[in-house]
Amino acid sequence: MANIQVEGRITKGVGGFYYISSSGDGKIYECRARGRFRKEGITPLVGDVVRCGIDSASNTGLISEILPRTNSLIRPPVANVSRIAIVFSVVNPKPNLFTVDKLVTSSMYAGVRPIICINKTDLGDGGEYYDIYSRAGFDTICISAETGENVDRLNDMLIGELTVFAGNSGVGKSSILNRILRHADLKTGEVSDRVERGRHTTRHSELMQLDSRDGYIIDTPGFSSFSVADMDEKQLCGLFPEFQPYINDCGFTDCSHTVEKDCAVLNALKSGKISKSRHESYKAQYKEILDNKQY
Ligand SMILES: Nc1nc2c(ncn2[C@@H]2O[C@H](COP(=O)(O)OP(=O)(O)OP(=O)(O)O)[C@@H](O)[C@H]2O)c(=O)[nH]1
Ligand SMILES: [Mg+2]
Ligand SMILES: [Zn+2]
Repeated sequence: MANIQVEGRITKGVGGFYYISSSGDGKIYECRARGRFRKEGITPLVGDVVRCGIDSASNTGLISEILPRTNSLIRPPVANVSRIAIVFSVVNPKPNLFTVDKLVTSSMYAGVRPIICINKTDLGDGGEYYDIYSRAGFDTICISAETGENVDRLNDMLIGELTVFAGNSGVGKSSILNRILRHADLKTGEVSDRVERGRHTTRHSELMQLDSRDGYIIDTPGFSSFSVADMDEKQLCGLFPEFQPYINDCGFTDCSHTVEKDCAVLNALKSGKISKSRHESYKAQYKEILDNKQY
């Protein structure tokens, strides 16, 4: 019974078993976690890079070490996310830019650059949304999982990254991944069914490798975000890239950019350099942080 050391990425966790894709030979190994982790209150997460001791006869083993994480998503639990694809559709369901912008902000706070994916462009024009997000400085792409428009361009943006696909139920996340991954066969659902039954089509989380094997993507059930629990309202404006050219020109040094006279951000809003919906989201998030602080 030979014991080999393997380093790899956890792609799936089910009932105390973890599936590790080896960074060396690309094989999948089934491992349990050392008891020590449970004692220390550490749970291995999908996305973790781990070292394991593998019994080469059975290809099973034990995780002995979890390498330091860059970040982790709460729901679904995923570690070491390097990009987040924030998906919404032009229609069916209609976009809710407040929820989109909350997710954008939580990603920026976690230091993960979003890709704004405007889907279902076969059903309607995404130009208005494209302008809002591309002008705000985000990587933005109009796609259609139905016709395949720009799916190749999206694929190129995922190379070398671990990308989470997030966004409300029914916007087409699983459909997009089915387009990108030749071998994927993710379940997708009718938008109307789902609303009636009040459930998500996608329920579990598993990392999938790009066909070219140089990147990982993960589907999520509906909405997901990074924690912003410890965020201060003063930090918020720093997470809106399009505000940055203006924030030092405000009349007050501690300007909140919501109501002040002589606020350079509000002036940029008036002259159309900052989009209305983004600033509305900013104000709503600012208020929410203050409201939560009172308790
Ligand atoms: N016309 C059109 N329909 C699409 C497109 N993308 C997805 N759909 C449809 O939208 C519905 C929902 O798609 P899903 O891929 O299941 O959505 P999801 O975001 O994975 O939803 P959850 O798993 O519930 O979070 C399905 O009926 C898809 O066929 C598109 O680009 N154009
Ligand atoms: Mg899905
Ligand atoms: Zn200001």
